[in-house]
Amino acid sequence: MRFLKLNFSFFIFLLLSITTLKAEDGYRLWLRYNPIESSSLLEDYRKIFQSVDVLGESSTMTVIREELALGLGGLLDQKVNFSESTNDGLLLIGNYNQHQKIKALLKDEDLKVLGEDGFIIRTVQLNNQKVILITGLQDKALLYGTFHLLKLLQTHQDVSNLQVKSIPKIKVRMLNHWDNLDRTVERGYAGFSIWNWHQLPDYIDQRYIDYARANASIGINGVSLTNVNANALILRPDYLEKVKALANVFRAYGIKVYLTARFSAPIELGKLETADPLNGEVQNWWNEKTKEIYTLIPDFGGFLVKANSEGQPGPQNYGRTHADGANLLAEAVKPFGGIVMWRAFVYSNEEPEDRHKQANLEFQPLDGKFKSNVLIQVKNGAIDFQPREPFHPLFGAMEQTPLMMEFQITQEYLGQGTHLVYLGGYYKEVLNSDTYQKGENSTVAKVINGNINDQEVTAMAGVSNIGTDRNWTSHTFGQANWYAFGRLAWDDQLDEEVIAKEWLKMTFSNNEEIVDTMNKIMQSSHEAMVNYMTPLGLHHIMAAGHHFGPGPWVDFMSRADWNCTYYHKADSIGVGFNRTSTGSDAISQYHRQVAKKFSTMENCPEEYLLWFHHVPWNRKMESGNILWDEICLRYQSGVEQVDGFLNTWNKLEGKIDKERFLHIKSLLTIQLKEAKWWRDSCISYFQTFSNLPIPKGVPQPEKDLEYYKSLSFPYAPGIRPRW
Ligand code: GCW
Repeated sequence: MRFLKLNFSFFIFLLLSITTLKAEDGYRLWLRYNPIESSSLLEDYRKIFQSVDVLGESSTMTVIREELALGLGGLLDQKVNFSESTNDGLLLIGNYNQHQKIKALLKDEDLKVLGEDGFIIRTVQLNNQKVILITGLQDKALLYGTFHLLKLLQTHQDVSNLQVKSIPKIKVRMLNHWDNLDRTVERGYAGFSIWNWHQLPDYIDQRYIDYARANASIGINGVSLTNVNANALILRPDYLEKVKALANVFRAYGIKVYLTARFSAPIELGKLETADPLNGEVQNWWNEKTKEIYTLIPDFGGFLVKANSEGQPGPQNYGRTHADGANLLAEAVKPFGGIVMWRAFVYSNEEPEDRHKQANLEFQPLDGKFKSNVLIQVKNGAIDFQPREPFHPLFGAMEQTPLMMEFQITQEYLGQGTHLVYLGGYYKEVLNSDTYQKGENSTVAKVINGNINDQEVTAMAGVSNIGTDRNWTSHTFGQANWYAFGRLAWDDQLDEEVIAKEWLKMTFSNNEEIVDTMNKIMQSSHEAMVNYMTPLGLHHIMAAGHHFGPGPWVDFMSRADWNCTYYHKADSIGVGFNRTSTGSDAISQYHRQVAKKFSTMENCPEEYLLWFHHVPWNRKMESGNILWDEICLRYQSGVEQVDGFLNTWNKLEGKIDKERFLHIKSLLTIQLKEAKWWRDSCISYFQTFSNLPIPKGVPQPEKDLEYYKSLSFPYAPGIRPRW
């Protein structure tokens, strides 16, 4: 018996060590909740959280208790004492509207501006005891507050006297999945779709729950489940049952489900002859379909639509406008409080106009014609999620229509699943750009958060980088971009470095040296990538189709604006797209203050120079170098930066867990190899135009141009499937 007992405990020990070893595979994201290592801090925290009183019953309150059991229990390395009595909670959580005990602790004014999601965390006196109170007006706000408190502990903050009030600046903070029903993910680099449509609705994967926890922890409250290149099947009754099952999981976490609506669904599913938005039968079909959805999912968020873009059907097929199309769906969801997010990512091959201008040309004249529950979803820039883009001119051009942001979290053009590129700073760069819509300081952030034009709904979307990979995002640092997106959707004023450090502390360690080392890499990673891919405003010079790797020579695609030569326009004189009044005049779509800055080579910030100007190879740059030399040197500095990242990373050996250390080291090694590939192939290619020697300090390309052109990647992940 004794032997058995011993063996049993040994077995448990073994199991535990295996699970702890395995535990650092990245699955737990930033919600690791490992025990606090500093014993004095642990003691302090244990004293403060002797007991926890969570008031009220609802699915969200249950989730709060579960998260505290996991989080507080893990961090304090002890079982959480959920007090039975309502008097002895040292952490007290409850809805302000529902509990007299909480009402008595605060004034109504304190709660006034909180809205649905805002929360208060405050140290108060209750029965002569210091108590930490978390409250808000809805249960989901308490969940946000709970995650906030757990974050304070995870990042070792002093919690002895808390005065926190946090209110999101944006109402709808959502992820857009580009997930197909066959589980491939368009522009996804982390495996397959996490939605197992075949096993839904019966099988609920633990991943759905952990996904919801992660999202709720950063304030994400909406999920569009399916690709914008939409499949009408998702609206079929059996698929709607599957959607309902997911919605049922997400509800307790404050997350609403949205679907992409294929504009031709009335034909494909409803067997109608047309999808004309002004046709009565079509309107009726959408109204009935929407009713059906709301019967299954009463809190359904609404529709996201890509129409008349890249082959997707839309109202223009029937001679109608985007407003006609959007309003058709807006009418259908309106009685249920739903919204329509209509994408502005439109361009057409038949249209000879610079692609940069097409969204403004189609949408600006429709300003004021959309129903109030329509938002126009605008990508951060006018071309397409490039390593760096100036902000989209539409942000400054629509005064009567709510605009929402679409960022890309998945790194389609930014090194995909293998490059370490932290996007917090890039998102901020766009949000802080001044549109001058209503005079100086009309930043993009203020346009989308409703500060500039009064609007009811505000929203921000991020195209998800999540897949079935054990660590969710392929590159562990891809998690940081998911995290940063959520944090900035909550508060666009947050500093990218603060966000990065929060994430690092929770994901890796609170050790200052480790955090500083990794943070330095993160903060310069975006600029490094711009340098080794598209310096000085070059853009869309990626290989065709999969967009993996360089392809500035691509000139064979069926559509002019799918060719790289369309974007860089290199010739014997220079390189770059002239978008001034002597060229496509795209600059005139910006407010004149902005246009003034971009329109001359002298005033244009160098990071956008080749975006807006065709610049002679021998033009003197700020550094004193001629353009050609500067391009080469930028490519080289990008490579050197990545080399530096790898060296710095190597210093972390033995300081963090081996599994993630090696994983990231290998990926940085690939990144270095690919940065050199970018440098060598782009320099070789552009040299055929500049006819100038490669400057000192930049090595000769390893292979000849023909070699780089010959590379092909037929099975690169994330390629756009046929739809
Ligand atoms: O960037 C392009 C992508 C397409 C994508 C499209 C869009 C979903 O290459 O794969 O399709 O943008 O945003 O609609």
